[in-house]
Amino acid sequence: MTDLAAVKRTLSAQRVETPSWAFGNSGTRFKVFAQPGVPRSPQEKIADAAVVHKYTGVAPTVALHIPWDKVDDYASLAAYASSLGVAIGAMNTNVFQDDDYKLGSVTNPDPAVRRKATDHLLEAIAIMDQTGSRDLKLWFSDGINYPGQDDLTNRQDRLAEALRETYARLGENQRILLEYKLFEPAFYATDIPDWGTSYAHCLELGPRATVCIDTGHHAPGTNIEFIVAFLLRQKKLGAFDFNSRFYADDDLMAGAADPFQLFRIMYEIVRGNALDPAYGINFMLDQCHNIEAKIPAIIRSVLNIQEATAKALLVDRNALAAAQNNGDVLEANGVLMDAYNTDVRPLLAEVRSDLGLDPDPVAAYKRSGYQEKIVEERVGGQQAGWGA
Ligand code: LRH
Ligand code: MN
Repeated sequence: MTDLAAVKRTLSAQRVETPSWAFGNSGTRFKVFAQPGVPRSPQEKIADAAVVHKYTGVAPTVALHIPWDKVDDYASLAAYASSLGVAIGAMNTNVFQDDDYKLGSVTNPDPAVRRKATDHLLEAIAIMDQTGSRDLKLWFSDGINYPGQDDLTNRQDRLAEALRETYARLGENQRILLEYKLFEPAFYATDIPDWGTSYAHCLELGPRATVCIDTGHHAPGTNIEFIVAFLLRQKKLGAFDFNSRFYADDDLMAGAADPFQLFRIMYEIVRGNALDPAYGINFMLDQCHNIEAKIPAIIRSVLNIQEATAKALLVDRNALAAAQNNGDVLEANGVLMDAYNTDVRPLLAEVRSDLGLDPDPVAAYKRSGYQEKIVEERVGGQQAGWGA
């Protein structure tokens, strides 16, 4: 019999990290639709992240992206975040928007460009020293568009060299999250295209290099929960960039396109006893709200992760193990589906009430008037965006 009290304790201790850039304007190559009330500064992004935490109770950290969140004094930015009840989480580097990086950043044939890119990675660690962040999240858009454009092996050697120098600079409580992506912006070969490539580089680097799984970065049909199970077993899973997609890197709300996949992923996390913040996996969102209001979309995304997690925690593990060991295919699948088909919203409403929160965060946010307030106040100035 599932211990519901234990399930509720686990859910109230769950942690999801929000991405500062999801509060800013974003779009596609066709159009970026600006929205009223969008932040104009890292401080306003952090204020919006604090509102997500206020209504969900489980999002106390916000990831930054450099230079999109560049400030003069990162220690006071961290103090500002703390004054709002949140903390600065992962530090994201950006070696994908500078003209010099057209043919690559740390893999570029030009050593001067590689030096520039590596210096940016080291700069991000210096910022982490000021914000108290643990995670350096590295994603490289590096790749080539045509066969023969560059040497695949030389590019791996250059990448490994930059990663080694970056790893050596890490402080004792800091680590690397190495993100992979199948394609885009490169359309023939990406230098870190899949989990295996990231995993191999992390093994080469050492214990404080782990893999970051962005759920939108796989070929259609990829069994992501298998990757989760495998990396957990290897103790090399460091983080998620949760979002969802119907086709490519759509960056839609987590769980919106495929809630069943999110459930299967969270089941492997629960099965691996890896949900507890002490285990060290950073459950982050990485999304773009191109047409929908951003703060309620992020609140909804946190709720989707909570619902997938609650269902995963309700799996009758003993019955599942018995059916699996008896080779009872239908029974085993049935046990998992029973949990998935359970409406966990009442349970989560109780968890929120126990935390002193409104059981319906989206409705509570709408009633708060915060959206109207920021639309009224945030007039003028430069709205935040990707600046691509
Ligand atoms: C790349 C990516 C990466 C971030 C960016 C905002 O597609 O997933 O994690 O740097 O989105
Ligand atoms: Mn990502």
